[in-house]
Amino acid sequence: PPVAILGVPMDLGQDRRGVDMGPSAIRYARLQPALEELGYRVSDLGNVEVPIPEAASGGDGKAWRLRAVREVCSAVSRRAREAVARGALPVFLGGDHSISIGTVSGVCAAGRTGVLWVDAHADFNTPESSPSGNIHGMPLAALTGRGHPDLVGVGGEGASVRPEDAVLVGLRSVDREERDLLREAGVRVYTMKDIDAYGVAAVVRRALEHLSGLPRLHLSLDLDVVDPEVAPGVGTPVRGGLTYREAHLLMELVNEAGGVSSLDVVEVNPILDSRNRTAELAVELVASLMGRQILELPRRPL
Ligand code: DIR
Ligand code: MN
Ligand code: MN
Ligand code: MN
Repeated sequence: PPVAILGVPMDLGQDRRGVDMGPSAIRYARLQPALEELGYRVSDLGNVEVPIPEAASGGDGKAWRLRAVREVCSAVSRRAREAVARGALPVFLGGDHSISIGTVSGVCAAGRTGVLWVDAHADFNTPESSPSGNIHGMPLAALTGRGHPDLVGVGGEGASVRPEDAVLVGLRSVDREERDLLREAGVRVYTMKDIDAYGVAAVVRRALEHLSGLPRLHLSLDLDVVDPEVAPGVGTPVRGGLTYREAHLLMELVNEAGGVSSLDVVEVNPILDSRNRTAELAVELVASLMGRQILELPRRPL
């Protein structure tokens, strides 16, 4: 399919400045040429407008800047729905992870969607469980119907994703009450401990097997899943993440299993980065996901 790039320079879902420059940094790292080299037709749809934090309103200590996040996510959801209706494979560039409330709810309009959430964090807080009030810690909960109704309702009617259609990979930082919510919801979780014990290949195969009956697959890639020594340009780094090769292997195995129908690349923060290496890593990982091979010539996509 043709690829459509959409930037969402959102920094309202957390409180580190700079993640709004993620789309620029990833474009500067040559995302579009990397995809074209693999044989894709690529159109860059530009950015969705996001208010600056100084102008963003709504919310309280439980969910900061709620109204502004909701408005941006509604616009993103519409754009996502349009893109998949045209038959495109959308690649969404964040921005913090709150954008996925919009991206995922939008692509789900095209059919039941398995969600592979690759992240150091569970992003399964509600305003009540969240210790930070940062909405980027809430998107997976909202998408599965938990949390503030303004966030849950972004895509239209209630939850977009069934909890049993979501798999978390790379987890190593969960808040106390978030843990209980996650367990009750029945989302499948593969932590870093599972990856250490069984290897990333076994974990990814299991995860994909679980989602294999579904017509669509969305991968939500939070760059903080990668170890901060390899990916320092993220707002909430946690030690003990994926190595460079583990991250690539994950992507290569998803490609081998048939690839994705939509993708988020989020939480790249160029202000915290060192010479754009996290954005460059993001582009490399997208290329692996989309078919770049070490030996073979690129498998030409349909
Ligand atoms: C934390 C951090 N669990 C929170 N979440 C992050 O604020 O809810 N998600 N960083 O990516
Ligand atoms: Mn996240
Ligand atoms: Mn994270
Ligand atoms: Mn919805």
